[in-house]
Amino acid sequence: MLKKLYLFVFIVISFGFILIKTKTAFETKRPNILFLIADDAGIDFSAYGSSYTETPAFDRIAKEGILFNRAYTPNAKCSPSRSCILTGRNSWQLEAACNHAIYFPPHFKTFPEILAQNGYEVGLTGKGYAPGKALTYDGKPRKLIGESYDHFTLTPQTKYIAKTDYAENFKGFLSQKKDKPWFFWVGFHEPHRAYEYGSGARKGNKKTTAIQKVPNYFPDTDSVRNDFLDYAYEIENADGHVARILKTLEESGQMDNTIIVYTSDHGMPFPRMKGNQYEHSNHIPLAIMWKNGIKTFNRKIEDYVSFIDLAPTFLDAAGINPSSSGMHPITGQNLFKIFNSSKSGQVEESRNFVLVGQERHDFGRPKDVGYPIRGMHKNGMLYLKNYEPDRWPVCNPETGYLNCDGGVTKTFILNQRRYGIEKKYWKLCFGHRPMEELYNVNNDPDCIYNLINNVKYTSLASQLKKEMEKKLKAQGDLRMQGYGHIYEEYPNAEIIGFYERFIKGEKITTAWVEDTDYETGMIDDY
Ligand SMILES: [Ca+2]
Repeated sequence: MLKKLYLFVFIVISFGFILIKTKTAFETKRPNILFLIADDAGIDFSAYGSSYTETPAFDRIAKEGILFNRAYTPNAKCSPSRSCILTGRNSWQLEAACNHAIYFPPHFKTFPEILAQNGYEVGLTGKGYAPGKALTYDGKPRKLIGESYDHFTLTPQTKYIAKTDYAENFKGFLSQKKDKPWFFWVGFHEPHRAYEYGSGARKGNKKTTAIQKVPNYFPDTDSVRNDFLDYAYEIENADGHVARILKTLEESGQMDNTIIVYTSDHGMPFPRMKGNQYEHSNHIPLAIMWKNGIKTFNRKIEDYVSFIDLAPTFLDAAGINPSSSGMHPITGQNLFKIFNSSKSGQVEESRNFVLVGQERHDFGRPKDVGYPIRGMHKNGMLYLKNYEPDRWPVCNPETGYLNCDGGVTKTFILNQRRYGIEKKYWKLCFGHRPMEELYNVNNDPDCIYNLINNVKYTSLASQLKKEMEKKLKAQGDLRMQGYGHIYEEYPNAEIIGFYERFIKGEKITTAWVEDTDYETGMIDDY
């Protein structure tokens, strides 16, 4: 009898021990997530074949993980792009967060907030959600991505590279955290403008001849090429931090159980790129490495993936059911089929499209209106619809085309028109656009040859338009229901009524463009 009792007690204790062990094992299995995001970097990384940018850390992540050849942001501007990452929803599903410098609606929860509520340690260094502002219901500052770790600084290589020592701040975060799994966001301020002119050549030892070709919508000049090199030098600076971050992670013994995502919020801060919805605007670099989760590595994937696919991927990896997480329904789909596959190329047949679009980015039009666009990439084609083609696409000339950051290339193109030298580049970058555009992105990634009036493409264009509108309607896009004006009415969180105030003579500075960007003469847009 006593023996049986001992046996019973032994079994109970053992079973309890197994339960505890299992729980601990589950805890250690939940992966950490390291999210590395450049600010305004196109796909100019050596893993993608860039001839003038060396990015060994990005390339390592791609080689020991997956390189995505068709990754897109739904909206090519800082705040709306980051809103899509944080919520897993497209920007037309995010009310005010569709726009650039607005107040992030308090009722949209972000995936880092949900991770924190579910036992993750969450933090960031550098740029998080910006320049939009986030407040709680009662008007207090809201941390969409946890606590900031910006204590450590350094002396940067140029006067425009941030002083933030991203890599050291990550080390600081890692040394403080307890036994919990963690999420850490490294938001580089690079390669956002401004640049130190000539730094790419002078400090990065780069040659203008290394650039195989500048896009067809830019004049091919020495100053434009130098602008590219200065941008590339800033990307390399960020990549140097990533190399240090990977070393810290490796030394901590946590490399294998960490999902590492390295990307950028949208394309280059040059005319016709950032702030538009062309191929070079939305196509972003994306490499993902996860030793414990991606068994077949060094793969190149052709599936179309979107930023909205990241939030569900992270939540699922953390064992959190997105639909009961407290977030608004997520539109994106997790990337696990791609992670678990051993295939390169196309893995999921259904991933053959992405949707893109915008409403208001930077201000600079009468009545603070935007330039609404919707578009769809599918099977190598890009269909775009511009809903207000009478408006200036990059904002009004007399207020400096404010939706295009100032810089050497912009100044050069504006001067070419002003001095009667050449108008075609100005027309492509700043001039009015037709209501519909269609491009063969495989043959024409610069999106120069609009095929919309080519009879061979009439049926394809109408199919794409129909399919795009059907998908947008299903996603609750207000513009598809005749309420597009609502997106224009969300107040700006920076300056309201800039255009009218400037025209009346008020002195308001806009730090992101040059004083010479403001046009003073009449513009003949024909
Ligand atoms: Ca940006």
